[in-house]
Amino acid sequence: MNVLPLTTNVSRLNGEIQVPGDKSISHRSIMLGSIAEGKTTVSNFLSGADCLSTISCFSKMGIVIDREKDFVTIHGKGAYGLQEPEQLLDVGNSGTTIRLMMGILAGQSFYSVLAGDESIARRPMVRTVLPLREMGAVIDGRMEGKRTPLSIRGGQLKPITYELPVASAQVKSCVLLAGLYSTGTTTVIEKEKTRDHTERMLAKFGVNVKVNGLNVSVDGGQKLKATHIDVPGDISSAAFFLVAGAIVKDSEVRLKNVGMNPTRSGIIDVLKEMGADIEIHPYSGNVEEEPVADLIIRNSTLRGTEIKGSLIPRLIDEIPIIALLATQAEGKTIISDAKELKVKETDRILTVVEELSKLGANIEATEDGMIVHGKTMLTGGTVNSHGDHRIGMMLSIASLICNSNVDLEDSEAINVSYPNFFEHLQSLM
Ligand code: SPQ
Repeated sequence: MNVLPLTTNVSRLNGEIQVPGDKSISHRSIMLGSIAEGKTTVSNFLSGADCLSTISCFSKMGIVIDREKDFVTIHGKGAYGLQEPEQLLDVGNSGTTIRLMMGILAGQSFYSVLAGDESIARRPMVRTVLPLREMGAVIDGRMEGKRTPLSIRGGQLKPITYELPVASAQVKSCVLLAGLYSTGTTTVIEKEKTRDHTERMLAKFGVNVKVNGLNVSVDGGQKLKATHIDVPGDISSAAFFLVAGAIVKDSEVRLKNVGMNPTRSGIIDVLKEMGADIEIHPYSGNVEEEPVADLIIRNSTLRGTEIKGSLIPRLIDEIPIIALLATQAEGKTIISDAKELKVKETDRILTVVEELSKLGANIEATEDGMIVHGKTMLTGGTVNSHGDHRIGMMLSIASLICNSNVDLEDSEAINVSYPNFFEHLQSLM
């Protein structure tokens, strides 16, 4: 296992970063581009390991996808143009790839087998298997289809109205994509509003998507028309540098072109609530489908807060870095209603508490979240990403304020969503 000595005791951070393209949007651009008719182009595509897994899966189904750095051209073949893959579809570490792709595969009459790495093998798949079976797809897998590997034979599907048992954009998106292959109107009813990139992007491809509060519907049989997607910077990647700017003394960090979709921007609300010095400069005009802004953050005094309820899906992937932020805030920060953290790349309640505790944080796990008691001086030690990109990046930001050596085990996990993370971090020092 590779062990990376991290930079500690940093005096200040200063500079400007263009964070890489949004992971959720990059995945969707490949999937929708593949089932659209004609040539879709994508700029600012995230060339992280997860999105490359999505490209590889669709290539195995006969879609020609050319990539020149972060510019991608997808030669879409229409809703029924995918070919039966000769090999297993390997999704690597990516939950989004497997769960959204299942929705598309459920509508194909061919046979396919999906699997990923050890983390994917532990993550629950029954949440997408159940609605797709209800629509008529034949799906089997380990533990009666609860875990990978999964096999799918799809075909013409029945429309359903599906009430989501958990707040999950992946399940919502899977059912909506399958709905395109159904014989009527498919409706998803959400518990809490989750990221709506699929809805926005389907509309960009010319699909009529009806959104009415927490209900989202699509009619089957609609054709997708090729388009151009300009991917905004990923707010989940920006979050690491927002927190770095907030907690490293005397810092000023400027982040360009950050996606500010309201279903993703909960971290901004939390930073403001905790007293962070943050400026938001929205772009006017050019990105009509996904709002974008430039952000500036400076170091300031922070106070604890409470994070729960409908705010949770708006910042679910930012909770590891928010936990670090909370260690530097005066008073208690309570995070609840976040059980979903247990089924991410790792159990992020456990891994956040375990790893931050090694650095001297005063943090405790609860049934559905965590409690952080601030403010604590962080020390040093050997920490581990557990193969989870967001844990690896959070620990790398934590080390900046540690007063003795920090070594990060399994740092390469970061390539999943932010291959040039350390280069960007270095540029601010
Ligand atoms: O793709 P994956 O592995 O599930 O990635 C994560 C992440 O931290 O990058 C979750 F671990 O993001 C998910 C996110 O948590 C991406 C996503 C999407 O693009 O639709 C939705 C969220 O997951 P869910 O399960 O709440 O739908």
